[in-house]
Amino acid sequence: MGLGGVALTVALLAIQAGVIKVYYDTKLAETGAPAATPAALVNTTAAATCPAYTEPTECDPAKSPGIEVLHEDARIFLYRSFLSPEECEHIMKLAEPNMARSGVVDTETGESKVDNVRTSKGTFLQRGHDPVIAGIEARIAKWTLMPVGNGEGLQVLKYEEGEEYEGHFDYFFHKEGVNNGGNRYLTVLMYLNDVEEGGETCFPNIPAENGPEFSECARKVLAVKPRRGDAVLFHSIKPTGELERRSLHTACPVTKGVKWSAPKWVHVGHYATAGEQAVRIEQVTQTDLNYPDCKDGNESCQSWASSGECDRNPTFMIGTKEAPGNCIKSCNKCADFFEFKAASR
Ligand SMILES: O=C(O)CCC(=O)C(=O)O
Repeated sequence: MGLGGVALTVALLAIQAGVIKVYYDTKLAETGAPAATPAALVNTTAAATCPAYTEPTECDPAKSPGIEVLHEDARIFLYRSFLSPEECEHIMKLAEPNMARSGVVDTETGESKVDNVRTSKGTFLQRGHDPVIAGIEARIAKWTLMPVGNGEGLQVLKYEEGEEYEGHFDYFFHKEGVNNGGNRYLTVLMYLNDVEEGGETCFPNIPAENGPEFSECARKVLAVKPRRGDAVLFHSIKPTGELERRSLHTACPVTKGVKWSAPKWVHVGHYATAGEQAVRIEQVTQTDLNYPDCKDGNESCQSWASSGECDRNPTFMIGTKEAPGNCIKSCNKCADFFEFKAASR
Protein backbone atom coordinates (compact mmCIF):
# COMPACT_ATOMS: atom_id res chain seq x y z
CA MET A 1 0.00 0.00 0.00
CA GLY A 2 1.42 3.45 -0.96
CA LEU A 3 1.48 6.52 1.27
CA GLY A 4 -1.89 7.71 -0.14
CA GLY A 5 -3.45 4.35 0.72
CA VAL A 6 -2.15 4.48 4.29
CA ALA A 7 -3.51 8.02 4.74
CA LEU A 8 -6.90 6.95 3.41
CA THR A 9 -7.02 3.92 5.71
CA VAL A 10 -6.12 6.10 8.72
CA ALA A 11 -8.81 8.63 7.73
CA LEU A 12 -11.43 5.88 7.37
CA LEU A 13 -10.52 4.42 10.74
CA ALA A 14 -10.83 7.88 12.29
CA ILE A 15 -14.29 8.33 10.77
CA GLN A 16 -15.30 4.89 12.01
CA ALA A 17 -14.08 5.83 15.47
CA GLY A 18 -16.20 8.93 15.16
CA VAL A 19 -19.32 6.91 14.36
CA ILE A 20 -18.74 4.68 17.34
CA LYS A 21 -18.20 7.73 19.52
CA VAL A 22 -21.62 9.08 18.58
CA TYR A 23 -23.41 5.85 19.41
CA TYR A 24 -21.59 5.18 22.62
CA ASP A 25 -21.21 8.72 23.88
CA THR A 26 -22.60 7.85 27.34
CA LYS A 27 -20.01 5.12 27.83
CA LEU A 28 -17.21 7.33 26.53
CA ALA A 29 -18.25 10.13 28.84
CA GLU A 30 -17.96 7.69 31.74
CA THR A 31 -14.48 6.59 30.67
CA GLY A 32 -13.30 10.15 30.12
CA ALA A 33 -12.71 9.78 26.36
CA PRO A 34 -12.23 12.99 24.34
CA ALA A 35 -15.17 15.07 23.08
CA ALA A 36 -16.77 14.38 19.68
CA THR A 37 -14.63 15.22 16.65
CA PRO A 38 -16.01 16.82 13.45
CA ALA A 39 -16.09 13.33 11.90
CA ALA A 40 -18.35 12.20 14.75
CA LEU A 41 -20.62 15.20 14.28
CA VAL A 42 -21.05 14.45 10.58
CA ASN A 43 -22.41 11.06 11.54
CA THR A 44 -24.89 12.20 14.19
CA THR A 45 -27.45 12.74 11.43
CA ALA A 46 -27.29 9.09 10.43
CA ALA A 47 -27.46 8.04 14.08
CA ALA A 48 -30.55 10.19 14.69
CA THR A 49 -32.51 8.42 11.94
CA CYS A 50 -32.13 4.97 13.52
CA PRO A 51 -34.25 3.56 16.33
CA ALA A 52 -32.83 4.72 19.62
CA TYR A 53 -32.26 1.19 20.90
CA THR A 54 -30.23 -0.20 17.96
CA GLU A 55 -26.53 -0.85 17.89
CA PRO A 56 -24.61 0.87 15.06
CA THR A 57 -24.13 -2.40 13.18
CA GLU A 58 -27.90 -3.06 13.11
CA CYS A 59 -28.86 0.43 12.04
CA ASP A 60 -30.14 0.99 8.52
CA PRO A 61 -31.23 4.64 8.33
CA ALA A 62 -33.16 3.96 5.12
CA LYS A 63 -35.56 1.75 7.07
CA SER A 64 -36.20 4.23 9.87
CA PRO A 65 -38.15 7.45 9.49
CA GLY A 66 -36.53 8.75 12.70
CA ILE A 67 -37.88 11.85 14.38
CA GLU A 68 -40.80 13.71 12.78
CA VAL A 69 -41.65 17.29 13.71
CA LEU A 70 -45.42 17.39 14.28
CA HIS A 71 -45.58 21.05 15.30
CA GLU A 72 -42.47 23.16 15.22
CA ASP A 73 -43.65 26.11 17.30
CA ALA A 74 -45.44 24.08 19.99
CA ARG A 75 -42.43 21.68 19.95
CA ILE A 76 -44.28 18.40 19.42
CA PHE A 77 -42.26 15.52 17.96
CA LEU A 78 -42.84 11.88 17.04
CA TYR A 79 -39.98 9.40 17.44
CA ARG A 80 -40.78 6.17 15.62
CA SER A 81 -39.49 2.95 17.17
CA PHE A 82 -38.14 4.72 20.24
CA LEU A 83 -38.71 1.50 22.21
CA SER A 84 -37.88 -2.00 21.05
CA PRO A 85 -40.67 -4.62 21.02
CA GLU A 86 -38.87 -6.38 23.90
CA GLU A 87 -38.85 -3.19 25.97
CA CYS A 88 -42.59 -2.72 25.37
CA GLU A 89 -43.28 -6.31 26.51
CA HIS A 90 -41.06 -5.84 29.55
CA ILE A 91 -42.91 -2.68 30.69
CA MET A 92 -46.37 -4.27 30.24
CA LYS A 93 -45.31 -7.39 32.14
CA LEU A 94 -43.94 -5.34 35.05
CA ALA A 95 -47.05 -3.18 35.25
CA GLU A 96 -49.85 -5.73 34.73
CA PRO A 97 -50.08 -7.10 38.31
CA ASN A 98 -50.40 -3.62 39.84
CA MET A 99 -52.91 -1.89 37.58
CA ALA A 100 -55.54 0.18 39.40
CA ARG A 101 -58.11 2.77 38.27
CA SER A 102 -56.27 5.96 37.13
CA GLY A 103 -56.79 9.19 39.03
CA VAL A 104 -56.72 12.85 38.02
CA VAL A 105 -55.19 15.79 39.90
CA ASP A 106 -57.75 18.24 41.27
CA THR A 107 -56.89 21.64 39.73
CA GLU A 108 -57.58 23.54 42.97
CA THR A 109 -56.33 21.22 45.74
CA GLY A 110 -53.82 19.01 43.93
CA GLU A 111 -55.44 15.91 45.51
CA SER A 112 -55.71 12.80 43.36
CA LYS A 113 -59.30 11.73 42.68
CA VAL A 114 -61.18 9.28 40.46
CA ASP A 115 -63.17 11.04 37.74
CA ASN A 116 -65.04 9.87 34.66
CA VAL A 117 -62.88 12.10 32.44
CA ARG A 118 -60.18 9.41 32.85
CA THR A 119 -61.28 5.80 32.75
CA SER A 120 -58.04 3.88 32.16
CA LYS A 121 -56.12 1.76 34.68
CA GLY A 122 -52.51 2.49 35.56
CA THR A 123 -49.50 2.12 37.80
CA PHE A 124 -46.10 3.76 38.35
CA LEU A 125 -42.67 2.16 37.96
CA GLN A 126 -40.00 3.77 40.13
CA ARG A 127 -37.31 5.80 38.38
CA GLY A 128 -34.46 3.36 37.62
CA HIS A 129 -36.72 0.40 38.55
CA ASP A 130 -34.37 -2.03 36.74
CA PRO A 131 -31.65 -1.79 34.07
CA VAL A 132 -34.19 -1.87 31.21
CA ILE A 133 -36.23 1.01 32.65
CA ALA A 134 -33.03 2.90 33.53
CA GLY A 135 -31.81 2.45 29.94
CA ILE A 136 -35.06 3.88 28.54
CA GLU A 137 -34.88 6.79 30.97
CA ALA A 138 -31.31 7.50 29.88
CA ARG A 139 -32.46 7.63 26.22
CA ILE A 140 -35.31 9.97 27.14
CA ALA A 141 -32.76 12.25 28.82
CA LYS A 142 -30.61 12.19 25.71
CA TRP A 143 -33.55 13.00 23.43
CA THR A 144 -35.11 15.73 25.57
CA LEU A 145 -31.81 17.14 26.89
CA MET A 146 -33.28 17.01 30.40
CA PRO A 147 -31.56 15.11 33.26
CA VAL A 148 -32.95 11.69 34.24
CA GLY A 149 -33.50 13.06 37.76
CA ASN A 150 -36.06 15.60 36.54
CA GLY A 151 -38.41 12.75 35.58
CA GLU A 152 -41.17 11.22 37.68
CA GLY A 153 -41.37 7.43 37.79
CA LEU A 154 -42.73 5.93 34.57
CA GLN A 155 -46.51 5.74 34.49
CA VAL A 156 -47.98 2.76 32.63
CA LEU A 157 -51.59 2.93 31.38
CA LYS A 158 -54.01 0.36 30.00
CA TYR A 159 -57.22 1.33 28.20
CA GLU A 160 -59.90 -1.29 27.48
CA GLU A 161 -62.58 -0.67 24.84
CA GLY A 162 -64.49 2.56 25.50
CA GLU A 163 -61.86 3.90 27.93
CA GLU A 164 -60.34 7.34 27.41
CA TYR A 165 -58.78 10.43 28.96
CA GLU A 166 -60.62 13.62 28.02
CA GLY A 167 -58.77 16.86 27.16
CA HIS A 168 -56.31 17.94 29.86
CA PHE A 169 -52.96 19.59 30.48
CA ASP A 170 -50.08 17.75 32.13
CA TYR A 171 -48.88 20.88 33.98
CA PHE A 172 -50.26 21.51 37.45
CA PHE A 173 -52.62 24.36 38.30
CA HIS A 174 -52.57 24.24 42.12
CA LYS A 175 -49.89 26.32 43.86
CA GLU A 176 -48.28 23.31 45.57
CA GLY A 177 -47.82 21.77 42.09
CA VAL A 178 -44.38 23.40 41.86
CA ASN A 179 -43.20 22.13 45.27
CA ASN A 180 -41.19 19.25 43.84
CA GLY A 181 -38.87 20.36 41.03
CA GLY A 182 -41.23 23.02 39.68
CA ASN A 183 -44.01 22.34 37.24
CA ARG A 184 -44.05 19.60 34.62
CA TYR A 185 -42.03 20.81 31.64
CA LEU A 186 -42.48 18.08 29.05
CA THR A 187 -44.04 14.68 28.46
CA VAL A 188 -42.68 11.73 26.52
CA LEU A 189 -45.66 9.50 25.78
CA MET A 190 -44.67 6.01 24.63
CA TYR A 191 -47.00 3.48 23.01
CA LEU A 192 -46.48 -0.13 24.04
CA ASN A 193 -48.78 -1.88 21.55
CA ASP A 194 -50.66 -1.38 18.29
CA VAL A 195 -54.30 -0.46 18.83
CA GLU A 196 -56.91 -1.88 16.47
CA GLU A 197 -59.14 1.22 16.43
CA GLY A 198 -59.26 4.54 18.27
CA GLY A 199 -57.03 5.48 21.19
CA GLU A 200 -55.27 8.28 19.29
CA THR A 201 -53.56 11.04 21.26
CA CYS A 202 -55.03 14.37 20.07
CA PHE A 203 -54.06 18.00 20.54
CA PRO A 204 -57.42 19.86 20.36
CA ASN A 205 -55.82 23.33 20.32
CA ILE A 206 -54.02 22.51 17.05
CA PRO A 207 -56.40 22.19 14.09
CA ALA A 208 -55.54 19.60 11.39
CA GLU A 209 -57.26 17.41 8.82
CA ASN A 210 -56.84 13.64 9.20
CA GLY A 211 -58.00 10.77 7.00
CA PRO A 212 -60.49 7.97 7.62
CA GLU A 213 -57.85 5.80 9.28
CA PHE A 214 -58.34 8.07 12.31
CA SER A 215 -61.37 7.72 14.58
CA GLU A 216 -63.97 10.51 14.60
CA CYS A 217 -62.47 11.97 17.79
CA ALA A 218 -59.15 12.55 16.00
CA ARG A 219 -60.21 13.80 12.56
CA LYS A 220 -59.98 17.59 12.93
CA VAL A 221 -56.98 18.15 15.18
CA LEU A 222 -53.31 17.16 15.38
CA ALA A 223 -53.43 13.48 16.32
CA VAL A 224 -51.08 10.52 16.69
CA LYS A 225 -52.12 6.91 16.12
CA PRO A 226 -50.67 4.61 18.77
CA ARG A 227 -48.05 2.27 17.30
CA ARG A 228 -45.91 -0.10 19.32
CA GLY A 229 -42.59 1.49 20.28
CA ASP A 230 -43.37 5.01 18.99
CA ALA A 231 -43.05 8.00 21.33
CA VAL A 232 -44.47 11.53 21.24
CA LEU A 233 -42.64 14.38 22.93
CA PHE A 234 -44.59 17.52 23.77
CA HIS A 235 -43.83 20.54 25.94
CA SER A 236 -46.08 21.94 28.68
CA ILE A 237 -43.98 25.08 29.16
CA LYS A 238 -42.63 27.42 26.47
CA PRO A 239 -38.99 28.54 26.38
CA THR A 240 -40.23 31.88 27.81
CA GLY A 241 -41.56 30.12 30.92
CA GLU A 242 -45.20 30.59 29.97
CA LEU A 243 -47.54 27.59 30.06
CA GLU A 244 -48.08 26.07 26.60
CA ARG A 245 -51.83 25.86 25.93
CA ARG A 246 -51.25 23.91 22.71
CA SER A 247 -50.16 20.98 24.91
CA LEU A 248 -53.84 20.33 25.73
CA HIS A 249 -54.29 16.66 24.82
CA THR A 250 -56.86 13.88 24.81
CA ALA A 251 -56.60 10.10 24.73
CA CYS A 252 -59.48 9.25 22.37
CA PRO A 253 -61.69 6.31 23.38
CA VAL A 254 -60.36 2.92 22.29
CA THR A 255 -63.06 1.60 19.96
CA LYS A 256 -61.54 -1.82 19.23
CA GLY A 257 -58.84 -3.74 21.10
CA VAL A 258 -56.72 -2.62 24.02
CA LYS A 259 -54.23 0.25 24.33
CA TRP A 260 -51.11 0.37 26.50
CA SER A 261 -49.18 3.62 26.84
CA ALA A 262 -46.50 4.98 29.16
CA PRO A 263 -46.12 8.71 29.86
CA LYS A 264 -42.88 10.02 31.36
CA TRP A 265 -43.38 13.44 32.96
CA VAL A 266 -40.28 15.58 33.21
CA HIS A 267 -40.14 18.65 35.47
CA VAL A 268 -38.21 21.89 35.07
CA GLY A 269 -35.91 20.87 37.95
CA HIS A 270 -34.93 17.75 39.91
CA TYR A 271 -37.93 15.64 40.93
CA ALA A 272 -37.25 14.22 44.38
CA THR A 273 -38.16 10.57 44.97
CA ALA A 274 -37.84 8.40 48.10
CA GLY A 275 -35.52 9.99 50.65
CA GLU A 276 -34.55 12.99 48.50
CA GLN A 277 -35.25 16.59 49.51
CA ALA A 278 -37.89 18.23 47.29
CA VAL A 279 -37.10 21.75 46.08
CA ARG A 280 -39.83 24.24 45.12
CA ILE A 281 -39.20 26.11 41.86
CA GLU A 282 -41.49 29.07 41.16
CA GLN A 283 -42.93 29.47 37.73
CA VAL A 284 -41.39 32.66 36.39
CA THR A 285 -42.35 34.14 33.03
CA GLN A 286 -40.72 36.86 30.96
CA THR A 287 -43.72 39.01 31.74
CA ASP A 288 -43.08 38.63 35.49
CA LEU A 289 -39.48 39.69 35.12
CA ASN A 290 -40.10 42.77 33.03
CA TYR A 291 -43.28 44.00 34.76
CA PRO A 292 -42.61 43.59 38.49
CA ASP A 293 -45.70 45.64 39.43
CA CYS A 294 -48.04 43.35 37.49
CA LYS A 295 -49.86 40.98 39.85
CA ASP A 296 -52.94 38.78 39.71
CA GLY A 297 -55.94 39.63 41.85
CA ASN A 298 -56.99 36.07 42.56
CA GLU A 299 -55.15 32.84 43.49
CA SER A 300 -56.99 30.88 40.81
CA CYS A 301 -55.98 33.18 37.93
CA GLN A 302 -53.36 30.83 36.54
CA SER A 303 -55.75 27.92 36.57
CA TRP A 304 -58.52 29.97 34.94
CA ALA A 305 -56.15 31.35 32.31
CA SER A 306 -54.80 27.92 31.43
CA SER A 307 -58.28 26.60 30.87
CA GLY A 308 -59.10 29.40 28.39
CA GLU A 309 -60.87 32.02 30.53
CA CYS A 310 -58.78 34.93 29.15
CA ASP A 311 -60.45 34.37 25.76
CA ARG A 312 -63.86 33.38 27.09
CA ASN A 313 -64.23 36.03 29.76
CA PRO A 314 -61.93 38.99 28.88
CA THR A 315 -63.89 41.61 30.81
CA PHE A 316 -63.40 39.84 34.13
CA MET A 317 -59.94 38.46 33.39
CA ILE A 318 -58.22 41.35 31.54
CA GLY A 319 -60.54 44.37 31.51
CA THR A 320 -59.59 47.82 30.20
CA LYS A 321 -57.28 50.67 31.33
CA GLU A 322 -60.32 52.28 32.97
CA ALA A 323 -61.52 49.07 34.61
CA PRO A 324 -58.60 46.58 34.86
CA GLY A 325 -59.54 42.91 35.22
CA ASN A 326 -58.48 40.41 37.86
CA CYS A 327 -55.98 38.20 36.04
CA ILE A 328 -53.89 40.52 33.88
CA LYS A 329 -50.64 38.71 34.73
CA SER A 330 -51.90 35.19 34.03
CA CYS A 331 -53.44 36.41 30.76
CA ASN A 332 -50.01 37.78 29.76
CA LYS A 333 -51.37 41.31 29.34
CA CYS A 334 -48.96 43.10 31.72
CA ALA A 335 -47.47 45.12 28.85
CA ASP A 336 -50.87 46.74 28.17
CA PHE A 337 -51.24 47.99 31.73
CA PHE A 338 -47.82 48.39 33.37
CA GLU A 339 -44.51 50.13 32.80
CA PHE A 340 -41.72 48.02 31.28
CA LYS A 341 -38.70 47.73 33.58
CA ALA A 342 -35.92 45.69 31.94
CA ALA A 343 -35.20 42.67 34.11
CA SER A 344 -31.70 42.67 35.57
CA ARG A 345 -31.27 38.90 35.29
O1 LIG B 1 -52.50 7.51 26.70
C1 LIG B 1 -52.54 8.57 26.08
O2 LIG B 1 -52.66 8.63 24.84
C2 LIG B 1 -52.46 9.87 26.81
C3 LIG B 1 -52.16 9.71 28.27
C4 LIG B 1 -52.20 11.03 28.94
O3 LIG B 1 -52.54 12.01 28.36
C5 LIG B 1 -51.83 11.19 30.33
O4 LIG B 1 -51.74 10.20 31.05
O5 LIG B 1 -51.61 12.37 30.73
